[in-house]
Amino acid sequence: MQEERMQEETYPFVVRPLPYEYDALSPVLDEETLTFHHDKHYKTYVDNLNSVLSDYPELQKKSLKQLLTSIETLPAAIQAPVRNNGGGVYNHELYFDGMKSPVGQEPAGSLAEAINRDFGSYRQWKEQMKQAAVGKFGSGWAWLVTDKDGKLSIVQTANQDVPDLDDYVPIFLVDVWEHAYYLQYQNRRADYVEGWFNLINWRKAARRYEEGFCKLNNM
Ligand code: MN3
Repeated sequence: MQEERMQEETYPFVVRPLPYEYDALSPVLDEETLTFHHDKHYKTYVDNLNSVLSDYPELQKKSLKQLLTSIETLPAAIQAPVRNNGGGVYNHELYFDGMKSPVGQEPAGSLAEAINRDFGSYRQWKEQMKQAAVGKFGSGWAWLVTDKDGKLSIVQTANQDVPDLDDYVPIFLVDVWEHAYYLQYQNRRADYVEGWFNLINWRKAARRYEEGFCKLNNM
């Protein structure tokens, strides 16, 4: 489930299987936590988005990204449901796709260079990313995104909101809704976030960074 594919997909949206086994992220995320998150929470967003769009044939040809970047042009009655459920689909697919089993991988290539350039060092970047994730009040997400100059930023969004997808390409994101970690970590969000750093799929992240730069520059 590459971002490209997600963006081309149209109604009816399908539940994408995880790109790994349900126990692959253990011990950082155990099988029960991941199963509930994927099979219940994420699936509900997919089902709800399809249900919202079922009465609007003219919107069924729009990709997820097209829907999310044109919310204010949609019929008023479905703006909030598309924003919440469409965002829920987009965010969870990127989140699940951006992780891998917690075994040695580190930032490499041009993404590693960009992290050093824009944040000073990996350690400093990690501190800021952690602060954004742990410090997000209530439910939401912390993201690493690139702009068209290849400059990286850390962004927080509330609920299931997405960053401005016309100007930024997401590299990866971390879910800080309680449903992402509560079964295993209860209220210890900081422990979950610390573990999540070991799940980052840096190989995919590097590819997203390079592809994102090209996409934003129409290359
Ligand atoms: Mn979630």
